[in-house]
Amino acid sequence: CLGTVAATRNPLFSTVNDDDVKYFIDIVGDKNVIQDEDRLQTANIDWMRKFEGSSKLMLLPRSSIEVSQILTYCNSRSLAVVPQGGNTGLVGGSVPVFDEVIVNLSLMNNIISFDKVSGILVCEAGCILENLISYLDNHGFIMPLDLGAKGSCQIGGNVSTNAGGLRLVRYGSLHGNVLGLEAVLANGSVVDMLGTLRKDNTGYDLKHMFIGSEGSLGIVTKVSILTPPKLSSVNIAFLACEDYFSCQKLLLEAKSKLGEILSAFEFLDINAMDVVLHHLDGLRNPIPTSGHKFFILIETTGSNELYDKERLEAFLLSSMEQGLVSDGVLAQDINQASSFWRIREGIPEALMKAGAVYKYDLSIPLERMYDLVDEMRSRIGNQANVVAYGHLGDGNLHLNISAPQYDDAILEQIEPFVYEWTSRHRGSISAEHGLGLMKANMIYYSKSYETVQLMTSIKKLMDPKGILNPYKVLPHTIVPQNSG
Ligand code: FAD
Ligand code: 2HG
Ligand code: ZN
Repeated sequence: CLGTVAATRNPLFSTVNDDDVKYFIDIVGDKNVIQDEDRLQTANIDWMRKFEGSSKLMLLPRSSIEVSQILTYCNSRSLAVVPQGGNTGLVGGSVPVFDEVIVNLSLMNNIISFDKVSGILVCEAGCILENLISYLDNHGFIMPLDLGAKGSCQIGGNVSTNAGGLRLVRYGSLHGNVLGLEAVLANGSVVDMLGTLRKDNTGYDLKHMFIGSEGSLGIVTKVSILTPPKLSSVNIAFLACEDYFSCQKLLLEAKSKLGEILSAFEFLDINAMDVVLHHLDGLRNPIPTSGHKFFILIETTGSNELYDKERLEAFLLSSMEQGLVSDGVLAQDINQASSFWRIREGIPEALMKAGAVYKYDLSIPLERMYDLVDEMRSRIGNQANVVAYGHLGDGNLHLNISAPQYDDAILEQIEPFVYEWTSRHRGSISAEHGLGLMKANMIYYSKSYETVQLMTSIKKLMDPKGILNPYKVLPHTIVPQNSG
């Protein structure tokens, strides 16, 4: 395992024995109790191949009742559990640390209902995001979130990580779009919060506890989500800027000039562009003139083709006149549009092909964001390639440091510097990927001692034995007051 986070197995947890396996077979059936080594190996290792557990058992429940029976039993036997969706998480949260039982939701993939009038979709947690996107497309609607892992990630995983993605700038976060959910608690009780109302102020809105809690408070089994109608006119521009200041000003211009039709504002620097062009086949830089250091992908989505295009063109013209944009191209057809998106969405995949990668997912005040990248470059020198991209429209930087192989000397240059810098600038050490195992012990860089205490009390209340996704999210050691 290449994960850099040391945790000790909780000695209070039991180890799976033959009687447990027999019991699970009674619940989910023989073929949904996975002990096959190849399948277990895939489920034990994360997408980055950086975190690896040694679970001997994966369960594939088919209903909330089965999830409830599994958790009731695991709780009584003190068997630790890791909830797993598409296993595309980037912080080591979706795989076991030791021998936790993997509960994978992939068989719970039914769409329960879709109301065309309200646009409310109700589905099981194991539905793959891309399948939901296609289903809604057939009904003239879209999902309010989209991300590069859509082909594998599940809506339950998205909700549990509060995934942000490429369209948050337009549709907002899942805390706004998820109207309700059903979750199974550690003791097996099924909590029905599957509301389908826009407004419901009857006391505490507990669904929010499960959005972004990374499987540490319960297993999400059903989700109700508000989906916007599909609009007919989508335009995509790929632009080059000479410096980071121009990118930042361009965002302000885009927000004020494109207003409600702006649906994505993504950013990559030349290092990110080079990695993609070098490692992914069939792509070329949409802006052939050389020497550009920054690139911005802008998407507009509206309902009036002529008006939207005119508005985008006027925005581009004025941005060029102001010197914010040095060159740019508007996608002429759907193929060109998808090749622009492929460049942006393909960066994580290209970085995986480039070798070892240290990933940091940061929220940073816009005006200081690229200072961190520059400072990191001067610390790292030529030991590694510092790559910057992200959801600029949301103030979210993906700082990736790519090296031929993992190397402690490089890591020492990065951490704790990156966390200290982010904390000093009142940013967040996890904008959208969560804390998982990777950053559980780093929580104090972004949360106060009192907040972590309250989180710990909530965890104790909801999962007294701590069987749900142990070693993740919450710190392994509580730091005394004033020292964090
Ligand atoms: P998993 O990886 O299986 O699990 C993630 C976490 O959620 C784990 O802690 C797990 O225990 C928990 N979990 C999963 N399912 C459940 C459930 N039903 N109930 C309770 N807990 C559960 N993230 C972004 O925010 N924005 C992006 O743009 C983005 N792009 C990505 C692009 C790529 C190529 C990749 C590989 C990842 C990307 N991610 C992005 C990371 C993101 O967290 C995941 O892709 C996605 O949200 C996780 O869904 P999943 O089903 O794969 O969950
Ligand atoms: C993205 O926006 C994802 O592409 C992944 O959130 C970011 O790999 C990363 O650092
Ligand atoms: Zn992202």
